[in-house]
Amino acid sequence: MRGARPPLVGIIMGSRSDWETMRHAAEMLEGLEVPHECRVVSAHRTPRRMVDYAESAVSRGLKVIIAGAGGAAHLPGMTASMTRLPVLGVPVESHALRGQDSLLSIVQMPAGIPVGTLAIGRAGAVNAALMAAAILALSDSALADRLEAHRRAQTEGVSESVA
Ligand code: RP5
Repeated sequence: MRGARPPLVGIIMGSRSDWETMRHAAEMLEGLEVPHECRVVSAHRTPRRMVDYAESAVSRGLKVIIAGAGGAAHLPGMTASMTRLPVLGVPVESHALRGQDSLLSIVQMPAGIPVGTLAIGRAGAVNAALMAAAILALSDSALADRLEAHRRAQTEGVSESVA
């Protein structure tokens, strides 16, 4: 697309079946006008694609990676092992264990290779996007303004009434 800004956030996921969860991260970034890209990159089925993605992320100008995976969810940790960029992990809700396997696979990183692990499912995807935006907003005042406006609108949208 002409005039499109290069992506700052890379959203990767282990399977197309993760898109139903990870699209919430993409939609949040879209709303905050954060340029991003979305790719299927599997730690197990496409390991070389994962290595290429992680190793080229810095030189391609990405600043944050959001990685969603389910089950034996090695994608966030393996990606983090091959790039110095902050990696935010989203545990996708699996059928067999309702995402507890995904969560534990992502959160228990050994000291030395961090993954910022979010909640299971949609909440994690939304919050990963907000966290990525908050990181970028540290050096982007226009984005900081948009993020604050988003938070104000969210607060104003919470009715005190129960009906
Ligand atoms: C993981 O396996 C993916 O992240 C996905 O959550 C899970 C199942 O993948 P599919 O069998 O639906 O492609 O690698």
